[in-house]
Amino acid sequence: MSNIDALYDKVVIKNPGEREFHQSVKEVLDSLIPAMDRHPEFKKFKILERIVEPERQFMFRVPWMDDNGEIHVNRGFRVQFNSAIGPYKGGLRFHPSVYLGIIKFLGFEQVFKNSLTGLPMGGGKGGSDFDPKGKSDNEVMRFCQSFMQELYRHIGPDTDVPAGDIGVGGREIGYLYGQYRKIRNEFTGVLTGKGLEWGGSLIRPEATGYGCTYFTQEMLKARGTDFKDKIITVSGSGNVAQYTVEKVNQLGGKCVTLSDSAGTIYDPDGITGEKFDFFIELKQVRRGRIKEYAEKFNVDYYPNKRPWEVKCDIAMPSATQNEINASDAQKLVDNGCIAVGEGANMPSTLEAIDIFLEAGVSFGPAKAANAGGVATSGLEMSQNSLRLAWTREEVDQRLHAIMVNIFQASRDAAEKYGSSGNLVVGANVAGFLKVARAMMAQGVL
Ligand code: NDP
Ligand code: 2IT
Repeated sequence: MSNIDALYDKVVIKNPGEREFHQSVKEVLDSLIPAMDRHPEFKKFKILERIVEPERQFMFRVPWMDDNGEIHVNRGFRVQFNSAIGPYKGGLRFHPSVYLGIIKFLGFEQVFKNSLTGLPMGGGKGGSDFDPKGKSDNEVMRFCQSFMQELYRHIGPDTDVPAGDIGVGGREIGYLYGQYRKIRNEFTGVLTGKGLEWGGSLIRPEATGYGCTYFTQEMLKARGTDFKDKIITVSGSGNVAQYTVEKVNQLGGKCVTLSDSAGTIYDPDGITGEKFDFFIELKQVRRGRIKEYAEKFNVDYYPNKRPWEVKCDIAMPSATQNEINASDAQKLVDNGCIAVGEGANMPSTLEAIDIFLEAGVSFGPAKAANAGGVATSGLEMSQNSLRLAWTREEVDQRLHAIMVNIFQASRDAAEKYGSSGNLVVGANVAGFLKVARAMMAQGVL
């Protein structure tokens, strides 16, 4: 058995039941075999053994009172995975499925993703099994205040800087920030995704979707093509899906699907113009379900289905982990899909990734393709430190340049380490090397 297989087995035994974490570790470790062969010093200093173990993790009680005066108890998490290249950085996810294994997979991914951005950010992630769906604004506020009442002691602008993820958007960041400011009596850049009037950055709301589209554009360019007149299937209907559709529309592609956990809408004419405006208002203002789009515009709705049966040129999964399994991937390939840009974190299973790579699909793995969100969070941190705000154009240009850089770094690393065209290997190796060198330089910690 190779060292890498033995380490993976150890991770499984030491972290029982954490399936998503095992999956993300397996993907990374398998990609790093050629890099480890060329860098015996990393083996000697047990870099891999150290990198799979979070530096620190917190789990805490979050009690809150609903509008009827009933008390509920949720569980809060923050995993501080790696700070070798900067303060811990990564989002907070509020979703009933959240448990330690999900937060650890997300935190582990974040280490390499943040390294790829070229900005000084370590990796971390947090969240809760709280479900914001169907809660009043006041209930969400009380929950966020209680969550921050514990989290505040573990974070800080030079220590750990949380942001949004599933179930955490501008509203939640506002309540969390207010509570932090009150407890600490400090106005600092301790969270990103803030409102524009109180330290937020232009383009941060758009950044993950725009960034994923820019990354996919680079993959298409490498194949000698572009978004023009392409059919794109998008899953999800939240932050990432919304701004993916907006940017794809601007680049001349046609997005034909959106989804949520209840089903998929299919609009063969494209989610554009007045229909796009309705979609944004439905999700951002009314917090409604995507089914209403189908009712309003009289298009197909497939209950309990994901979009992958719909024929497309490009798939942009933007909902959640493991939303593309092997049979979905095969269907996409059989239907002629040429590119996959992962907006969500780990949306494709390991088997699905193999099918895409085998079939020659241009596959943009999450930690590279969706890094635009955290990259722009990094730009928000820079602006907070400078006490200045950049224009929309300036932030967008920087985001675009970062995404092009990530594509090139991943492509070049894949080639250098003997897996030409495999951006999974390229992104993992490129993200890893910087963190590994920093860990070596800073001694055995
Ligand atoms: P939102 O909460 O804004 O939207 C999430 C969307 O995904 C909703 O449409 C939701 O449907 C759907 N969804 C969530 N969980 C499931 C599930 N278990 N099954 C089916 N559908 C589901 O989150 P974001 O758009 O911010 O995040 C989407 C993905 O992108 C996540 O994987 C996140 O980790 C990743 N990401 C987000 C970044 C960001 O900056 N926000 C940055 C990088 C990655 P429903 O309403 O029914 O729950
Ligand atoms: O998965 C992610 O990269 C995010 N949810 C964004 C993290 C951040 O700190 O902006």
